Amino acid sequence: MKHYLLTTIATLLLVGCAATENRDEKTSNRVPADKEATAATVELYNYMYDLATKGVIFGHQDDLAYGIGWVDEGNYRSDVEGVTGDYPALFGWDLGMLELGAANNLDNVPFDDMRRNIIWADAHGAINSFSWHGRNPLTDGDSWDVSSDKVVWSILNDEAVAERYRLWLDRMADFMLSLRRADGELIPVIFRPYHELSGNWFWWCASQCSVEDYVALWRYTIDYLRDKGAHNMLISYSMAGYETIEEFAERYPGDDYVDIVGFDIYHYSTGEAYIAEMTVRADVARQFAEEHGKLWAVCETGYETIPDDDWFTTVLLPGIEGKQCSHLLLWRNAFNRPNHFYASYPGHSSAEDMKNFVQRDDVLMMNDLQR
Ligand code: BMA
Repeated sequence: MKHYLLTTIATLLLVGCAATENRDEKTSNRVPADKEATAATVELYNYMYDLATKGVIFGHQDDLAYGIGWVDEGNYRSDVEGVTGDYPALFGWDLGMLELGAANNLDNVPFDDMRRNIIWADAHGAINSFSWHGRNPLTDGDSWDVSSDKVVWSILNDEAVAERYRLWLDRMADFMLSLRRADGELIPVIFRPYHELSGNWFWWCASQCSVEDYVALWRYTIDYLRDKGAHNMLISYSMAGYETIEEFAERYPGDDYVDIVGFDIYHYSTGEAYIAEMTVRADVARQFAEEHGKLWAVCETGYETIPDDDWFTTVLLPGIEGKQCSHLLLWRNAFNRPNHFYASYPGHSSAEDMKNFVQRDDVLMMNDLQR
């Protein structure tokens, strides 16, 4: 693995010094939110700053786990690679059900396979990012169970729920600590918990808890994982809808608890509406990121079934171009849910356009990230 050795050495020498605000510098010396972050995590963080000046990192959820008409057989198949000849530079995964000690996640991805794919992706220079569609610790329902608006409060105030939650976090920490390179070093990852908080469809959303409780849950969770030794995490805070920087800031858990800010955005109506919404959200996220010394990203996006053959170059691209967006993540290509896919696949009418999109110099794929 060609690590960015020079960056590493420079970074290690400079850690502790004041972080520069100059993103144009070749070698940045940023310190992640976790002051005890591992050297590889500091490296990754700085590498991502360097990359943000070059282009947007292209990501896909569950890319190696399954695709249209196939399920992982250990052979690193990928719909994105099938179309473009290169893999995403960022692989999204979901930890939902890990908290229960289940063998497979909520979308049937075996955690052992996920780990193998993560190790492979890291060894090939790519970045791994986790969302967490965790269960509801109060009702035993799923993430979408909003029958009670006392869930977050209960984790913080009801000892029985808190105890269960700590057990969940123990399992999360065990998994984070099991992600290791061949030499035993922890693999640095992005962790993006409690996402789309400005919505009303998850038990942690704004409709379900106070500002104080949301922030407290976030900090409790991150502190707990760090205390267990998971110093290999860059933390990502992703909103759903918003219009102003005040809305964006309202539930922000603080600079010591976040490395990347951004939002999830899907194309539901017209291309014009998506671009307009993207522009508003991106401008706010970028401004907030600059003010707080963070990266900004499109944490989830896509147009389900991609009914527009030129969507990648005529809708997605104009929305993010030239804004120093760190990364974007297309949502998953479900193998068992017809019409639930967001990346193109071989034979799909948008394949040529996705290929043209990823071949741009300012769109970064796995081959562009030889760490
Ligand atoms: C949603 C859908 C669900 C899935 C969940 C977690 O957006 O894709 O089918 O279970 O994400 O991955």
